[in-house]
Amino acid sequence: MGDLKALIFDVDGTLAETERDAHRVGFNQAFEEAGLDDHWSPELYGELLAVPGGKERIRHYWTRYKGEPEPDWEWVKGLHERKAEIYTERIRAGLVPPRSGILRLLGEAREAGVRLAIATTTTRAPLMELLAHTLAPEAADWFEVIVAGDEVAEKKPSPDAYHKAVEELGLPAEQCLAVEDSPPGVEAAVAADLPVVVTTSEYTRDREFPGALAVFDRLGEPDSEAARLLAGGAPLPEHGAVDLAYLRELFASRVADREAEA
Ligand code: XBP
Ligand code: MG
Repeated sequence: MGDLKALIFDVDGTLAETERDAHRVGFNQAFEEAGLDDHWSPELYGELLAVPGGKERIRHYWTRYKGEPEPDWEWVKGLHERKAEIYTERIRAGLVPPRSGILRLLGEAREAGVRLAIATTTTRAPLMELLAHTLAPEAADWFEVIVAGDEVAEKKPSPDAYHKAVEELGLPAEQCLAVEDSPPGVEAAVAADLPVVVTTSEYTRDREFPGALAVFDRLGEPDSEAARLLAGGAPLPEHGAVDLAYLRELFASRVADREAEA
């Protein structure tokens, strides 16, 4: 089955705490500007995250929470566009830092020639802003493949985004490793037969992740910001961070298990 050839990253909750620092705030401001008195508290937003996709989330809230008829899709798109603008303003204002260990792990992968991709449910234009302002001005070039929300038929938990990412990488799924933060994301990766590890985020830290190789609370930084292993995996390195060498070991043990099963 071979070596680890590529890492495929989720975006929201994985690269940064975008749901907490930008998306939820953006939805609420967009509602207010539209003269609506709807407000998504952190608690309600946590529930609504069960529906990936911002436009789909608004529709779900309207019909299931408010019990109103299906909202006009153009109207939903308008609200969602305004949310994306507010999100982008926050990103550009530097209000959304990368999560602990993300820049380090991306650097290790690039140095080792492990290819990088993104498979996300979020929208491409704001995502490009996130890459440039939260990671680095040239960060979009680090990723050979970027698959964003509306570019596949079905959003996560459908495996479509991951299928497209591995196809564009030209690799079999079993040579890639996905990095996720949420149950629908893990479900999508598992359905695409991708090995997956989890860094839990603000909204997912108490969740379960069936099928994940390992669950951490963050990737962490060696000798300064330790990660915690929450489920699965193998003991973390002594320096306390999830690094590429550790991920390669996890990946190799999954390959060995699969070969033993075959
Ligand atoms: C998480 C999502 C997205 C965001 C909002 O995506 O479900 O819908 O909450 O982004 P990821 P949009 O797969 O990166 O975790 O409003 O652009 O959909
Ligand atoms: Mg996510």
